[in-house]
Amino acid sequence: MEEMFCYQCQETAGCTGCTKSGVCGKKPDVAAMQDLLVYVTKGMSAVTTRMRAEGNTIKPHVNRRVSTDLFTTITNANFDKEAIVERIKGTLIAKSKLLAEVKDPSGLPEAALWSGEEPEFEAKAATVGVLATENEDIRSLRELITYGVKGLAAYNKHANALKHTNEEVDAFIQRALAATLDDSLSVDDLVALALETGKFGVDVMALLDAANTKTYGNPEITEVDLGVGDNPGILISGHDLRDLEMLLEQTAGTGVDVYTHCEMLPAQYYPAFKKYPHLKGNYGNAWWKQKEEFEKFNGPILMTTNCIVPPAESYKERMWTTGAAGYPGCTHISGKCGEGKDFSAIIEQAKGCAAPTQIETGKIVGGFAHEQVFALADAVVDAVKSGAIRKFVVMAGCDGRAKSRDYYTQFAEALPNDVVILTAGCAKYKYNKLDLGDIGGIPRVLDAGQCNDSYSLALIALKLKEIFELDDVNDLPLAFNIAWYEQKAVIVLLALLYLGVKNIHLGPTLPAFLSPNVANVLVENFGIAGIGTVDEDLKILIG
Ligand code: FSO
Ligand code: SF4
Repeated sequence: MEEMFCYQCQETAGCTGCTKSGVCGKKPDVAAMQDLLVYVTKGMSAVTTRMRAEGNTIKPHVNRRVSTDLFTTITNANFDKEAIVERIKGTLIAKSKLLAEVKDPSGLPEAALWSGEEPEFEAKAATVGVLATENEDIRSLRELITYGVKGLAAYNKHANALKHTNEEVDAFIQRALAATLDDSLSVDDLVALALETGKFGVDVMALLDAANTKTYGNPEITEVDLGVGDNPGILISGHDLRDLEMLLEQTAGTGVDVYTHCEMLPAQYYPAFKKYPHLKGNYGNAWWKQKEEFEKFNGPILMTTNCIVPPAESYKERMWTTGAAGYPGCTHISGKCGEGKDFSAIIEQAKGCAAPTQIETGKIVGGFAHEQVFALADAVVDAVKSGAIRKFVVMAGCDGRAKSRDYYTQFAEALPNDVVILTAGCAKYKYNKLDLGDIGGIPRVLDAGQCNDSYSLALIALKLKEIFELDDVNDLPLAFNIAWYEQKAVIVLLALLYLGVKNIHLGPTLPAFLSPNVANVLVENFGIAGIGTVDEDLKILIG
Protein backbone atom coordinates (compact mmCIF):
# COMPACT_ATOMS: atom_id res chain seq x y z
CA MET A 1 0.00 0.00 0.00
CA GLU A 2 1.47 3.34 -1.06
CA GLU A 3 1.68 6.04 1.54
CA MET A 4 1.31 8.85 -0.96
CA PHE A 5 1.30 9.31 -4.67
CA CYS A 6 2.50 12.46 -6.38
CA TYR A 7 3.98 12.79 -9.85
CA GLN A 8 3.30 16.43 -10.56
CA CYS A 9 6.90 17.63 -10.99
CA GLN A 10 9.94 16.71 -13.04
CA GLU A 11 11.87 15.44 -10.05
CA THR A 12 9.31 12.78 -9.15
CA ALA A 13 10.98 9.62 -7.80
CA GLY A 14 12.24 7.30 -10.51
CA CYS A 15 10.44 9.37 -13.14
CA THR A 16 7.24 7.60 -12.07
CA GLY A 17 5.93 8.93 -8.74
CA CYS A 18 6.86 9.79 -5.15
CA THR A 19 5.28 7.15 -2.93
CA LYS A 20 7.11 7.09 0.40
CA SER A 21 8.10 10.74 0.63
CA GLY A 22 8.58 13.52 -1.88
CA VAL A 23 11.95 14.20 -3.47
CA CYS A 24 10.98 17.82 -2.73
CA GLY A 25 10.67 16.98 0.97
CA LYS A 26 6.87 16.66 1.05
CA LYS A 27 5.80 14.04 3.59
CA PRO A 28 2.81 11.68 3.18
CA ASP A 29 0.65 13.52 5.73
CA VAL A 30 1.14 16.82 3.87
CA ALA A 31 0.63 15.12 0.49
CA ALA A 32 -2.68 13.71 1.77
CA MET A 33 -3.92 17.14 2.89
CA GLN A 34 -2.86 18.65 -0.45
CA ASP A 35 -4.84 15.92 -2.25
CA LEU A 36 -7.87 16.75 -0.13
CA LEU A 37 -7.43 20.49 -0.68
CA VAL A 38 -7.38 19.94 -4.44
CA TYR A 39 -10.47 17.74 -4.12
CA VAL A 40 -12.55 20.21 -2.10
CA THR A 41 -11.41 23.07 -4.36
CA LYS A 42 -12.56 21.09 -7.36
CA GLY A 43 -15.85 20.47 -5.55
CA MET A 44 -16.31 24.17 -4.84
CA SER A 45 -15.48 24.87 -8.47
CA ALA A 46 -18.22 22.50 -9.63
CA VAL A 47 -20.62 24.52 -7.45
CA THR A 48 -19.48 27.91 -8.79
CA THR A 49 -19.60 26.60 -12.35
CA ARG A 50 -23.22 25.52 -11.82
CA MET A 51 -23.99 28.90 -10.23
CA ARG A 52 -22.56 30.77 -13.23
CA ALA A 53 -24.69 28.57 -15.52
CA GLU A 54 -27.69 29.63 -13.43
CA GLY A 55 -26.83 33.28 -14.03
CA ASN A 56 -25.08 34.12 -10.77
CA THR A 57 -21.96 36.21 -10.32
CA ILE A 58 -19.21 34.68 -8.21
CA LYS A 59 -17.70 36.98 -5.59
CA PRO A 60 -14.00 37.93 -5.92
CA HIS A 61 -13.07 36.37 -2.57
CA VAL A 62 -14.31 32.99 -3.82
CA ASN A 63 -12.26 33.30 -7.02
CA ARG A 64 -9.21 34.29 -4.99
CA ARG A 65 -9.70 31.33 -2.67
CA VAL A 66 -9.68 28.90 -5.59
CA SER A 67 -6.44 30.34 -6.98
CA THR A 68 -4.72 30.44 -3.59
CA ASP A 69 -5.82 26.88 -2.76
CA LEU A 70 -4.26 25.63 -5.97
CA PHE A 71 -1.09 27.69 -5.55
CA THR A 72 -0.72 26.17 -2.07
CA THR A 73 -0.46 22.70 -3.64
CA ILE A 74 2.16 23.58 -6.27
CA THR A 75 5.49 21.81 -5.89
CA ASN A 76 7.48 23.02 -2.88
CA ALA A 77 5.25 26.01 -2.13
CA ASN A 78 3.73 24.87 1.16
CA PHE A 79 4.85 22.12 3.54
CA ASP A 80 2.75 23.30 6.48
CA LYS A 81 0.06 20.70 7.19
CA GLU A 82 -1.82 22.92 9.64
CA ALA A 83 -2.05 25.74 7.12
CA ILE A 84 -3.35 23.33 4.47
CA VAL A 85 -5.93 21.88 6.88
CA GLU A 86 -7.13 25.43 7.62
CA ARG A 87 -7.56 26.03 3.88
CA ILE A 88 -9.60 22.81 3.56
CA LYS A 89 -11.88 23.89 6.41
CA GLY A 90 -12.29 27.38 5.01
CA THR A 91 -13.06 26.03 1.55
CA LEU A 92 -15.68 23.61 2.92
CA ILE A 93 -17.40 26.48 4.76
CA ALA A 94 -17.32 28.71 1.67
CA LYS A 95 -18.61 25.85 -0.48
CA SER A 96 -21.53 25.04 1.79
CA LYS A 97 -22.66 28.67 1.66
CA LEU A 98 -22.46 28.63 -2.13
CA LEU A 99 -24.25 25.31 -2.36
CA ALA A 100 -27.20 26.82 -0.54
CA GLU A 101 -27.55 29.28 -3.42
CA VAL A 102 -27.65 26.64 -6.18
CA LYS A 103 -31.16 26.32 -7.60
CA ASP A 104 -30.68 22.90 -9.19
CA PRO A 105 -27.97 20.77 -7.55
CA SER A 106 -28.87 17.63 -9.51
CA GLY A 107 -25.92 15.92 -11.14
CA LEU A 108 -23.29 17.79 -9.13
CA PRO A 109 -20.29 15.52 -8.43
CA GLU A 110 -19.64 13.96 -5.04
CA ALA A 111 -16.81 16.45 -4.38
CA ALA A 112 -19.31 19.30 -4.61
CA LEU A 113 -21.54 17.75 -1.97
CA TRP A 114 -18.98 16.24 0.42
CA SER A 115 -18.27 17.83 3.73
CA GLY A 116 -16.52 16.55 6.81
CA GLU A 117 -14.76 17.45 10.05
CA GLU A 118 -11.01 17.39 10.57
CA PRO A 119 -10.90 13.86 12.08
CA GLU A 120 -12.37 12.58 8.80
CA PHE A 121 -9.88 14.34 6.54
CA GLU A 122 -7.22 11.65 6.50
CA ALA A 123 -9.57 8.83 5.54
CA LYS A 124 -11.21 10.96 2.87
CA ALA A 125 -7.85 12.06 1.46
CA ALA A 126 -6.88 8.43 0.96
CA THR A 127 -9.75 8.01 -1.51
CA VAL A 128 -9.38 11.17 -3.62
CA GLY A 129 -5.75 11.31 -4.79
CA VAL A 130 -4.41 11.00 -8.31
CA LEU A 131 -4.79 7.19 -8.36
CA ALA A 132 -8.53 7.43 -7.68
CA THR A 133 -8.93 7.68 -11.47
CA GLU A 134 -8.30 4.17 -12.79
CA ASN A 135 -8.07 4.66 -16.56
CA GLU A 136 -4.50 5.80 -17.15
CA ASP A 137 -5.29 8.06 -20.12
CA ILE A 138 -8.16 9.80 -18.35
CA ARG A 139 -5.97 10.13 -15.25
CA SER A 140 -3.13 11.54 -17.34
CA LEU A 141 -5.35 14.14 -18.98
CA ARG A 142 -7.09 15.08 -15.72
CA GLU A 143 -3.70 15.66 -14.14
CA LEU A 144 -2.30 17.51 -17.16
CA ILE A 145 -5.29 19.87 -16.92
CA THR A 146 -5.10 20.13 -13.13
CA TYR A 147 -1.37 20.97 -13.21
CA GLY A 148 -1.84 23.46 -16.04
CA VAL A 149 -4.63 25.07 -14.03
CA LYS A 150 -2.39 25.19 -10.93
CA GLY A 151 0.09 27.20 -13.00
CA LEU A 152 -2.73 29.41 -14.27
CA ALA A 153 -3.90 29.97 -10.71
CA ALA A 154 -0.42 30.97 -9.55
CA TYR A 155 -0.13 33.65 -12.23
CA ASN A 156 -3.71 34.71 -11.60
CA LYS A 157 -2.96 35.22 -7.91
CA HIS A 158 0.01 37.47 -8.72
CA ALA A 159 -2.18 39.57 -11.01
CA ASN A 160 -4.94 39.67 -8.37
CA ALA A 161 -2.43 40.96 -5.80
CA LEU A 162 -2.00 43.99 -8.09
CA LYS A 163 -5.80 44.34 -8.36
CA HIS A 164 -5.98 42.99 -11.91
CA THR A 165 -8.64 40.34 -12.46
CA ASN A 166 -10.31 38.67 -15.42
CA GLU A 167 -13.65 36.97 -14.72
CA GLU A 168 -13.22 34.76 -17.79
CA VAL A 169 -9.95 33.40 -16.41
CA ASP A 170 -11.52 32.68 -13.01
CA ALA A 171 -14.56 31.06 -14.64
CA PHE A 172 -12.29 28.90 -16.78
CA ILE A 173 -10.11 27.79 -13.85
CA GLN A 174 -13.25 26.63 -12.04
CA ARG A 175 -14.90 25.08 -15.12
CA ALA A 176 -11.74 23.13 -15.93
CA LEU A 177 -11.38 21.90 -12.35
CA ALA A 178 -15.02 20.81 -12.35
CA ALA A 179 -14.47 18.98 -15.66
CA THR A 180 -11.76 16.83 -14.08
CA LEU A 181 -14.51 15.41 -11.83
CA ASP A 182 -16.84 14.63 -14.72
CA ASP A 183 -16.86 10.93 -15.59
CA SER A 184 -18.87 11.51 -18.76
CA LEU A 185 -15.96 13.29 -20.51
CA SER A 186 -14.04 11.25 -23.08
CA VAL A 187 -10.33 11.29 -23.87
CA ASP A 188 -11.08 13.56 -26.85
CA ASP A 189 -13.06 15.96 -24.64
CA LEU A 190 -10.19 16.15 -22.20
CA VAL A 191 -7.56 16.65 -24.94
CA ALA A 192 -9.65 19.59 -26.19
CA LEU A 193 -9.88 20.96 -22.64
CA ALA A 194 -6.10 20.66 -22.18
CA LEU A 195 -5.59 22.77 -25.31
CA GLU A 196 -8.21 25.25 -24.14
CA THR A 197 -6.23 25.48 -20.88
CA GLY A 198 -3.36 26.74 -23.05
CA LYS A 199 -5.57 29.51 -24.43
CA PHE A 200 -6.29 30.69 -20.91
CA GLY A 201 -2.61 30.31 -20.13
CA VAL A 202 -1.95 32.99 -22.73
CA ASP A 203 -4.76 35.11 -21.29
CA VAL A 204 -3.51 34.88 -17.71
CA MET A 205 0.07 35.68 -18.70
CA ALA A 206 -1.27 38.70 -20.60
CA LEU A 207 -3.24 39.68 -17.47
CA LEU A 208 -0.15 39.41 -15.29
CA ASP A 209 2.01 41.19 -17.84
CA ALA A 210 -0.46 44.09 -17.87
CA ALA A 211 -0.63 44.08 -14.06
CA ASN A 212 3.17 44.16 -13.73
CA THR A 213 3.89 46.71 -16.45
CA LYS A 214 1.01 49.06 -15.55
CA THR A 215 2.08 48.99 -11.90
CA TYR A 216 5.86 48.97 -12.24
CA GLY A 217 6.57 50.11 -15.82
CA ASN A 218 8.09 48.15 -18.68
CA PRO A 219 11.27 46.18 -17.93
CA GLU A 220 14.37 47.78 -19.42
CA ILE A 221 17.96 46.72 -19.94
CA THR A 222 19.49 46.56 -16.47
CA GLU A 223 22.80 45.56 -14.95
CA VAL A 224 22.28 43.73 -11.66
CA ASP A 225 25.05 43.52 -9.08
CA LEU A 226 25.96 40.08 -7.75
CA GLY A 227 28.11 41.29 -4.86
CA VAL A 228 27.08 42.43 -1.37
CA GLY A 229 27.27 45.58 0.76
CA ASP A 230 28.18 46.10 4.42
CA ASN A 231 24.64 46.43 5.82
CA PRO A 232 22.54 43.53 7.04
CA GLY A 233 20.17 42.33 4.35
CA ILE A 234 16.84 40.64 3.73
CA LEU A 235 16.75 38.15 0.87
CA ILE A 236 13.42 37.95 -0.95
CA SER A 237 12.64 34.93 -3.11
CA GLY A 238 9.69 33.71 -5.16
CA HIS A 239 7.65 35.60 -7.72
CA ASP A 240 5.44 38.11 -5.89
CA LEU A 241 6.40 41.65 -6.96
CA ARG A 242 3.83 43.27 -4.66
CA ASP A 243 5.50 41.65 -1.65
CA LEU A 244 8.84 43.04 -2.83
CA GLU A 245 7.35 46.50 -3.18
CA MET A 246 5.95 46.44 0.36
CA LEU A 247 9.25 45.14 1.73
CA LEU A 248 11.22 47.88 -0.03
CA GLU A 249 8.88 50.56 1.30
CA GLN A 250 9.11 49.25 4.86
CA THR A 251 12.91 48.80 4.82
CA ALA A 252 13.62 52.28 3.41
CA GLY A 253 15.81 54.25 5.83
CA THR A 254 16.21 51.36 8.29
CA GLY A 255 19.81 50.53 7.37
CA VAL A 256 18.69 47.12 6.09
CA ASP A 257 19.35 46.28 2.43
CA VAL A 258 17.20 44.05 0.25
CA TYR A 259 18.53 41.43 -2.16
CA THR A 260 16.58 39.42 -4.71
CA HIS A 261 16.92 35.67 -5.03
CA CYS A 262 16.18 33.30 -7.94
CA GLU A 263 12.89 34.28 -9.65
CA MET A 264 12.79 37.66 -7.88
CA LEU A 265 15.86 38.80 -9.87
CA PRO A 266 13.77 40.16 -12.80
CA ALA A 267 12.03 42.62 -10.46
CA GLN A 268 15.18 44.68 -10.79
CA TYR A 269 14.43 45.26 -14.48
CA TYR A 270 11.27 47.28 -13.69
CA PRO A 271 11.67 51.07 -13.48
CA ALA A 272 9.57 51.31 -10.31
CA PHE A 273 12.04 49.24 -8.28
CA LYS A 274 15.06 51.30 -9.35
CA LYS A 275 14.07 54.13 -7.06
CA TYR A 276 15.05 52.13 -3.98
CA PRO A 277 18.81 52.53 -3.38
CA HIS A 278 18.71 49.81 -0.76
CA LEU A 279 17.67 47.22 -3.37
CA LYS A 280 21.27 46.13 -3.50
CA GLY A 281 21.50 43.29 -5.97
CA ASN A 282 20.84 39.62 -6.56
CA TYR A 283 22.20 36.99 -4.20
CA GLY A 284 22.74 33.39 -5.20
CA ASN A 285 21.39 31.22 -7.93
CA ALA A 286 18.42 29.01 -8.74
CA TRP A 287 16.16 27.72 -5.97
CA TRP A 288 17.78 24.33 -5.51
CA LYS A 289 21.06 25.83 -4.31
CA GLN A 290 19.36 27.68 -1.47
CA LYS A 291 20.59 25.49 1.40
CA GLU A 292 24.21 26.56 1.12
CA GLU A 293 23.42 30.08 -0.09
CA PHE A 294 20.83 30.90 2.59
CA GLU A 295 23.31 29.73 5.21
CA LYS A 296 25.82 32.28 3.93
CA PHE A 297 23.33 35.10 3.53
CA ASN A 298 23.33 35.55 7.33
CA GLY A 299 20.08 37.57 7.38
CA PRO A 300 16.37 36.79 7.05
CA ILE A 301 14.95 35.20 3.91
CA LEU A 302 11.37 35.84 2.82
CA MET A 303 9.80 33.16 0.61
CA THR A 304 6.85 34.71 -1.24
CA THR A 305 6.04 31.58 -3.29
CA ASN A 306 7.76 28.36 -4.25
CA CYS A 307 10.44 27.04 -4.53
CA ILE A 308 11.22 26.17 -0.89
CA VAL A 309 13.87 23.58 -0.04
CA PRO A 310 13.31 22.26 3.50
CA PRO A 311 15.61 24.54 5.52
CA ALA A 312 18.52 23.46 7.69
CA GLU A 313 18.03 24.08 11.43
CA SER A 314 20.91 26.55 11.29
CA TYR A 315 18.89 29.12 9.32
CA LYS A 316 15.29 27.94 9.80
CA GLU A 317 14.48 30.75 12.23
CA ARG A 318 15.70 33.21 9.58
CA MET A 319 13.32 31.82 6.96
CA TRP A 320 9.88 33.46 6.71
CA THR A 321 6.96 32.72 4.42
CA THR A 322 4.00 34.67 3.12
CA GLY A 323 1.11 34.22 0.68
CA ALA A 324 0.64 30.64 -0.53
CA ALA A 325 4.05 29.61 0.79
CA GLY A 326 4.47 27.91 4.14
CA TYR A 327 6.86 25.78 6.13
CA PRO A 328 6.27 24.38 9.63
CA GLY A 329 8.40 26.20 12.17
CA CYS A 330 8.98 29.22 9.89
CA THR A 331 6.98 32.32 10.74
CA HIS A 332 4.27 33.14 8.22
CA ILE A 333 3.51 36.79 7.51
CA SER A 334 -0.25 37.11 7.09
CA GLY A 335 -2.17 39.30 4.69
CA LYS A 336 -4.63 38.11 2.11
CA CYS A 337 -4.06 38.51 -1.61
CA GLY A 338 -4.02 42.24 -2.39
CA GLU A 339 -3.91 43.34 1.28
CA GLY A 340 -1.09 45.22 2.98
CA LYS A 341 1.43 43.18 4.97
CA ASP A 342 3.53 44.03 7.99
CA PHE A 343 7.17 42.99 7.56
CA SER A 344 8.43 44.79 10.68
CA ALA A 345 9.33 41.56 12.52
CA ILE A 346 11.58 40.50 9.64
CA ILE A 347 13.22 43.92 9.54
CA GLU A 348 13.85 43.79 13.30
CA GLN A 349 15.47 40.37 12.93
CA ALA A 350 17.64 41.65 10.06
CA LYS A 351 18.98 44.50 12.18
CA GLY A 352 20.61 41.99 14.50
CA CYS A 353 22.19 39.94 11.71
CA ALA A 354 25.62 40.18 10.07
CA ALA A 355 25.87 41.46 6.49
CA PRO A 356 25.72 38.72 3.83
CA THR A 357 28.88 36.77 3.05
CA GLN A 358 29.94 37.56 -0.49
CA ILE A 359 29.67 34.48 -2.74
CA GLU A 360 29.92 36.11 -6.16
CA THR A 361 31.05 39.34 -7.74
CA GLY A 362 30.31 41.06 -11.02
CA LYS A 363 27.11 41.93 -12.81
CA ILE A 364 24.53 40.27 -15.04
CA VAL A 365 22.33 41.95 -17.61
CA GLY A 366 18.61 41.39 -18.13
CA GLY A 367 15.39 43.19 -18.90
CA PHE A 368 14.68 41.98 -22.42
CA ALA A 369 10.92 41.80 -22.11
CA HIS A 370 8.69 42.64 -25.07
CA GLU A 371 8.83 46.46 -25.08
CA GLN A 372 12.60 46.56 -24.65
CA VAL A 373 13.13 44.05 -27.46
CA PHE A 374 10.64 45.90 -29.70
CA ALA A 375 12.74 49.04 -29.08
CA LEU A 376 15.73 47.09 -30.40
CA ALA A 377 13.75 45.55 -33.25
CA ASP A 378 15.61 47.36 -36.02
CA ALA A 379 18.99 46.16 -34.80
CA VAL A 380 17.67 42.63 -34.29
CA VAL A 381 16.05 42.50 -37.73
CA ASP A 382 19.20 43.86 -39.40
CA ALA A 383 21.29 41.25 -37.61
CA VAL A 384 18.99 38.48 -38.82
CA LYS A 385 18.93 39.83 -42.38
CA SER A 386 22.71 40.19 -42.53
CA GLY A 387 23.16 36.68 -41.14
CA ALA A 388 24.92 37.97 -38.00
CA ILE A 389 22.14 36.23 -36.04
CA ARG A 390 21.46 32.82 -37.56
CA LYS A 391 18.95 31.58 -35.07
CA PHE A 392 17.20 32.17 -31.74
CA VAL A 393 16.72 29.36 -29.29
CA VAL A 394 14.15 29.69 -26.52
CA MET A 395 15.62 28.09 -23.40
CA ALA A 396 12.98 29.22 -20.92
CA GLY A 397 11.59 27.31 -17.95
CA CYS A 398 13.00 25.99 -14.72
CA ASP A 399 16.23 24.89 -13.18
CA GLY A 400 16.48 21.92 -10.84
CA ARG A 401 18.94 19.79 -8.94
CA ALA A 402 19.16 16.84 -11.35
CA LYS A 403 22.72 16.39 -12.61
CA SER A 404 21.27 15.76 -16.08
CA ARG A 405 20.43 19.48 -16.21
CA ASP A 406 24.12 20.21 -16.81
CA TYR A 407 23.02 19.49 -20.37
CA TYR A 408 21.59 23.03 -20.52
CA THR A 409 24.89 24.65 -19.56
CA GLN A 410 26.72 22.51 -22.08
CA PHE A 411 24.14 23.20 -24.77
CA ALA A 412 24.43 26.97 -24.18
CA GLU A 413 28.23 26.79 -24.30
CA ALA A 414 28.22 24.68 -27.46
CA LEU A 415 25.85 26.95 -29.40
CA PRO A 416 27.53 28.63 -32.37
CA ASN A 417 28.38 32.31 -31.81
CA ASP A 418 25.64 33.46 -34.17
CA VAL A 419 22.82 31.97 -32.06
CA VAL A 420 20.96 34.01 -29.44
CA ILE A 421 19.31 32.45 -26.37
CA LEU A 422 15.90 33.82 -25.35
CA THR A 423 15.21 32.95 -21.74
CA ALA A 424 12.73 33.41 -18.88
CA GLY A 425 12.27 31.63 -15.57
CA CYS A 426 14.91 30.16 -13.31
CA ALA A 427 16.26 27.99 -16.16
CA LYS A 428 18.51 30.97 -16.93
CA TYR A 429 20.82 30.23 -14.00
CA LYS A 430 22.28 27.37 -15.98
CA TYR A 431 23.99 29.85 -18.36
CA ASN A 432 23.36 33.48 -17.38
CA LYS A 433 26.75 33.84 -15.74
CA LEU A 434 28.71 32.35 -18.65
CA ASP A 435 30.46 34.90 -20.80
CA LEU A 436 28.65 34.19 -24.06
CA GLY A 437 29.35 37.65 -25.48
CA ASP A 438 27.15 39.65 -27.82
CA ILE A 439 26.31 40.02 -31.49
CA GLY A 440 26.78 43.62 -32.56
CA GLY A 441 25.83 44.79 -29.06
CA ILE A 442 22.91 42.37 -28.68
CA PRO A 443 23.74 40.03 -25.76
CA ARG A 444 23.63 36.35 -26.66
CA VAL A 445 21.46 35.66 -23.61
CA LEU A 446 18.32 37.80 -23.59
CA ASP A 447 16.52 37.40 -20.27
CA ALA A 448 12.86 38.45 -20.45
CA GLY A 449 12.18 37.83 -16.75
CA GLN A 450 10.27 35.31 -14.65
CA CYS A 451 8.74 32.09 -15.99
CA ASN A 452 5.45 33.91 -16.71
CA ASP A 453 7.42 36.35 -18.86
CA SER A 454 7.64 33.53 -21.39
CA TYR A 455 4.65 35.53 -22.58
CA SER A 456 7.15 38.21 -23.66
CA LEU A 457 9.07 35.62 -25.64
CA ALA A 458 5.84 34.61 -27.40
CA LEU A 459 5.09 38.28 -28.22
CA ILE A 460 8.64 38.73 -29.55
CA ALA A 461 8.21 35.65 -31.77
CA LEU A 462 4.87 36.93 -33.07
CA LYS A 463 6.42 40.36 -33.75
CA LEU A 464 9.27 38.79 -35.72
CA LYS A 465 6.75 36.74 -37.68
CA GLU A 466 4.94 39.96 -38.58
CA ILE A 467 8.15 41.82 -39.51
CA PHE A 468 9.37 38.98 -41.70
CA GLU A 469 5.86 38.60 -43.19
CA LEU A 470 5.60 34.91 -42.39
CA ASP A 471 2.35 32.96 -42.13
CA ASP A 472 3.55 30.59 -39.49
CA VAL A 473 5.57 31.22 -36.34
CA ASN A 474 7.29 27.88 -37.00
CA ASP A 475 8.90 29.36 -40.13
CA LEU A 476 11.00 31.72 -38.02
CA PRO A 477 14.67 30.94 -37.32
CA LEU A 478 13.57 29.92 -33.83
CA ALA A 479 13.95 26.68 -31.89
CA PHE A 480 12.56 25.67 -28.48
CA ASN A 481 14.64 23.76 -25.95
CA ILE A 482 12.68 24.15 -22.73
CA ALA A 483 13.45 22.88 -19.24
CA TRP A 484 10.60 22.20 -16.85
CA TYR A 485 10.27 21.47 -13.15
CA GLU A 486 6.90 22.36 -11.73
CA GLN A 487 3.33 23.19 -12.72
CA LYS A 488 3.88 26.77 -13.92
CA ALA A 489 6.03 25.29 -16.65
CA VAL A 490 3.04 23.10 -17.58
CA ILE A 491 0.86 26.14 -18.26
CA VAL A 492 3.69 27.82 -20.20
CA LEU A 493 3.98 24.70 -22.36
CA LEU A 494 0.22 24.47 -22.96
CA ALA A 495 0.19 28.19 -23.84
CA LEU A 496 2.95 27.71 -26.42
CA LEU A 497 1.04 24.79 -27.95
CA TYR A 498 -2.08 26.95 -28.12
CA LEU A 499 -0.06 29.61 -29.97
CA GLY A 500 0.81 26.98 -32.57
CA VAL A 501 4.46 26.43 -31.64
CA LYS A 502 5.67 23.05 -32.87
CA ASN A 503 8.69 20.81 -32.24
CA ILE A 504 9.33 21.92 -28.67
CA HIS A 505 12.07 19.92 -26.99
CA LEU A 506 11.22 19.39 -23.34
CA GLY A 507 13.62 18.14 -20.70
CA PRO A 508 15.46 16.94 -18.83
CA THR A 509 12.74 14.23 -18.81
CA LEU A 510 9.19 14.17 -20.13
CA PRO A 511 6.45 14.45 -17.48
CA ALA A 512 5.69 11.21 -15.65
CA PHE A 513 2.01 12.14 -15.72
CA LEU A 514 1.84 11.75 -19.49
CA SER A 515 0.56 8.24 -20.27
CA PRO A 516 2.03 6.67 -23.43
CA ASN A 517 -1.16 7.49 -25.36
CA VAL A 518 -1.34 11.10 -24.17
CA ALA A 519 2.38 11.57 -24.89
CA ASN A 520 1.69 10.24 -28.40
CA VAL A 521 -1.01 12.84 -28.96
CA LEU A 522 1.55 15.55 -28.11
CA VAL A 523 4.23 13.99 -30.29
CA GLU A 524 1.97 13.46 -33.29
CA ASN A 525 0.15 16.78 -33.21
CA PHE A 526 2.87 19.08 -31.93
CA GLY A 527 6.17 17.29 -32.54
CA ILE A 528 7.04 17.47 -28.83
CA ALA A 529 10.28 15.64 -28.10
CA GLY A 530 12.58 15.00 -25.19
CA ILE A 531 16.25 15.93 -25.15
CA GLY A 532 19.13 13.83 -26.45
CA THR A 533 22.84 14.58 -26.27
CA VAL A 534 24.10 18.12 -26.77
CA ASP A 535 25.60 17.19 -30.16
CA GLU A 536 22.46 15.47 -31.41
CA ASP A 537 20.25 18.33 -30.29
CA LEU A 538 22.51 20.98 -31.80
CA LYS A 539 22.12 19.23 -35.15
CA ILE A 540 18.34 18.95 -34.77
CA LEU A 541 17.67 22.42 -33.35
CA ILE A 542 20.36 24.57 -34.92
CA GLY A 543 21.30 22.60 -38.04
FE1 FSO B 1 11.59 28.41 -11.10
FE2 FSO B 1 10.43 27.44 -8.93
FE3 FSO B 1 9.39 30.37 -11.96
FE4 FSO B 1 8.88 27.64 -11.06
S1 FSO B 1 11.73 29.20 -9.02
S2 FSO B 1 10.76 26.54 -10.79
S3 FSO B 1 8.37 27.22 -13.13
O1 FSO B 1 8.77 28.05 -9.23
O2 FSO B 1 7.99 29.28 -11.26
O3 FSO B 1 10.91 29.37 -12.69
FE1 SF4 C 1 7.53 14.21 -5.69
FE2 SF4 C 1 7.47 16.44 -7.17
FE3 SF4 C 1 5.29 15.60 -5.91
FE4 SF4 C 1 7.35 16.61 -4.54
S1 SF4 C 1 6.02 17.68 -6.02
S2 SF4 C 1 6.15 14.79 -4.00
S3 SF4 C 1 9.07 15.80 -5.74
S4 SF4 C 1 6.34 14.57 -7.59
